[in-house]
Amino acid sequence: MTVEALPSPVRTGFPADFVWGAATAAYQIEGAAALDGRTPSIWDTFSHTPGKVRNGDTGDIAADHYHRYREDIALMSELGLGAYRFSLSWPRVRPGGQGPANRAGLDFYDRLVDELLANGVTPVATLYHWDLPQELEDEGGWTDRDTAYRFAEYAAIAAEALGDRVPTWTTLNEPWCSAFLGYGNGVHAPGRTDPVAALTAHHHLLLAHGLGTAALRSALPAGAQVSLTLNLAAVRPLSTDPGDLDAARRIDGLANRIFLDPVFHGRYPADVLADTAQLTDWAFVRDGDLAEISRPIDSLGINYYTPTVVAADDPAAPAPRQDGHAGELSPWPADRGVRFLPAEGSRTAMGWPVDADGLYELLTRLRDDLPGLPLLVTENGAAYEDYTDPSGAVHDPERVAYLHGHLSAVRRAMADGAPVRGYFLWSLLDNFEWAYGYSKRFGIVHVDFASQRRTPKDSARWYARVIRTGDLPQ
Ligand code: IFM
Repeated sequence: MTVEALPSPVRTGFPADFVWGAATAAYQIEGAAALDGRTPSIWDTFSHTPGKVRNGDTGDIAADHYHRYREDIALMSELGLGAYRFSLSWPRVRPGGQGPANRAGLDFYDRLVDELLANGVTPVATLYHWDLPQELEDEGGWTDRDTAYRFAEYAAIAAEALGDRVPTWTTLNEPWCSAFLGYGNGVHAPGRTDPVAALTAHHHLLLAHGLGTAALRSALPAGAQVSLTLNLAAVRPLSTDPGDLDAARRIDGLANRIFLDPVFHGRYPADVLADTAQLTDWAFVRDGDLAEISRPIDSLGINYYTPTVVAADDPAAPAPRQDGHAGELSPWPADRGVRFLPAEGSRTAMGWPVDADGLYELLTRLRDDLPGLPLLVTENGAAYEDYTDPSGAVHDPERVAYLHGHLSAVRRAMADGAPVRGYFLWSLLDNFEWAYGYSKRFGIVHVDFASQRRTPKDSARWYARVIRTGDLPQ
């Protein structure tokens, strides 16, 4: 056989314009909690409340990114990252949540964005990654409709300050967690445990998304992209029994369609309204809200970690909660009749089963449900028990395998027509993992929180190679 006659290799690579990124969030890495005019957020209050966060950890110092952002951006540049997804701290930009903007707070993001651009890394800003100013929570937080209007004002301030240099904006990160973990089962700030408050908060978060989208559009230059990031669930029924299928329908409603229907179709799903009718009549939804919420956006961000397997509940033998969220109470309003089961497969340090097919399922479902809408994987990654060995290296083969599997799933979904434009690995740095404090390490860069020393793990080198070649090593 001559060389010319050899079949061309199967193309496994990603397109040349695929966006390779990494993600972080303000409270998880910045520290500098009381510096330069920043006031407390609900996570400052929550983490300083005994018993709420493992080991009493707080984000007071975190990875000290506020002071070390240059070093961190140098790491991004070494990795070859094309984009960096970060969030702005609302109480740093607008202390107390209302009133004048804080110039010193905005200056930090100015410096950050300029340094990113100087290093060839495109900034991708998220406005809300869970750090609501405490004063707004004192007035009702996300159960108070006014919070949505305060959010839109904050969005305008941020866009006016940074919009000339930040091309992509995300309104909210994982509003499911803000509503259902924050107000439903209370494992996240502000720690409230009331299913009606959770549903009310859910609606006001979506209203904030809609009002925020309008505010961003008026302040940003033409061509800027506005997005929303959801932690949608890849819901699987345990079997095809009608009870299991109905359990899957209910959780699909409360995890997915409760967001996708209002944002993309301007309505709440009838079955979700019916499933929750014993809790609320949804009178908090006012005329005009759904039109506001369904303003067009330019892309959808998806955060994916593990699938959600459900079955019909057997009330006589209640199973332990296995939905991947810590806490005694269910975060799901009206989930009676639903049992959560672990998916098959190995587990990460979070106890979350590793199952890359779930990501493929989600991306291809969105391909079908929202034809033509560009998709971004805005978070994906894994926590493992990482440590620095005596030579100073951090070997994390499980994370490399996790990333390889999930990027293969992304590539497969793209080959099958899912319009995925980029991938943001969670996370660049080890950080404050909410109620787990510093006990869980998601970074591809190890952080020794005592010395703040950064050590790229093997996975960082592996990801740099993927970015450089645009392909996954076989
Ligand atoms: O660390 C979080 C992040 O803040 C939101 N998405 C899930 C990650 C891992 O739990």
